[in-house]
Amino acid sequence: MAAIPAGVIARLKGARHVVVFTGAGASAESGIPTFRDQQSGLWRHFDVQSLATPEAFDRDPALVWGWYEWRRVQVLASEPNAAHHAIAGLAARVERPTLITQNVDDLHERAGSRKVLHLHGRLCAPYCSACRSEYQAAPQPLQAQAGCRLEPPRCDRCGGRVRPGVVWFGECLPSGPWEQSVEAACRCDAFLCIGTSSLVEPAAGLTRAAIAAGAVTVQVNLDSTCLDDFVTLNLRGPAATVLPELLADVWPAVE
Ligand code: BV8
Ligand code: ZN
Repeated sequence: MAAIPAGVIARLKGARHVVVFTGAGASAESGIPTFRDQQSGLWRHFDVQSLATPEAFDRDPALVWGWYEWRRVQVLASEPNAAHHAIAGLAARVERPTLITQNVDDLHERAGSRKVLHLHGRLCAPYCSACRSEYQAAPQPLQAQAGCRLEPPRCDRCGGRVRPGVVWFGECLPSGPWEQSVEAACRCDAFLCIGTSSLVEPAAGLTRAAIAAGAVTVQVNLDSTCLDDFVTLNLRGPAATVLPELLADVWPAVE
């Protein structure tokens, strides 16, 4: 990792409220595909309009449910990586950490992070598309494959179709997590933006809000993004290597 300027280290160390904001790149080294990467991104191989919109589910529920089951099975077979563990470890070392994720996996929780603000929902929390009640029957892991069609289960209460527990394009973000995230971004002293292309709104606006609020902002990414010129520091490299080093440098573990 490139040397971090002493001034940035000092500002990070002095921060009372630290926000960590993660995207698909944080889970990439756990084997979960990102969305927009040239080679392996999901949207390079699948059509977003046919899979990640409410209209797609209305049109072809089995196609959409099968695709999300395939992704859920991928997550079940994966493990948190060093980036997830480093973030979870931060809770014991900084005063007020807030963890916000766009990821629909549960790898932050499995690494030990307790409170995670999920802006785009969770693959493991399907609910009824008619009455919105949670789908209680724990779905069993199965051998779903890319492109397989699976009929979604029916709601125990009203018989409506159960849908994946994610936020699709054109849908509003869950109000509680979103409001808490905006509040945290606007009030934090340090904001770490990890493995996101910052192309999806309104989530990407959180980093801009932190910049506008005068927080020290650090972006960890393999590649350049539209925010490179605006953040305080860009650390180029894989999150599972760069983030543990950064956090250990700034907030060493208490023996
Ligand atoms: C909404 C869940 C109100 C489902 C997802 C303003 C301007 C333009 C458009 C809009 C706008 N406001 C709203 C929109 C429309 C739209 C939008 O943003 N469109 C964009 C893309 C043009 N937004 C919405 O529709 C949102 N809702 O606005 O509601 C509303 C309602 C009705 C009518 C009007 C308004 C809802 C958006 C939620 C969409 N749901 N997914 C699912 O998972 O299938 S989005 C999807 O993108 C994922 O959830 C993901 O979390 C999110 C963000 O992507 P990233 O995490 O950044 O992933 P990406 O692949 O892009 O980037 C990975 C990065 O990691 C790369 O930079 C790469 O270099 C880096 N990387 C890779 N490996 C590593 C790494 N970095 C470090 N280490 C590594 N190892
Ligand atoms: Zn129902």
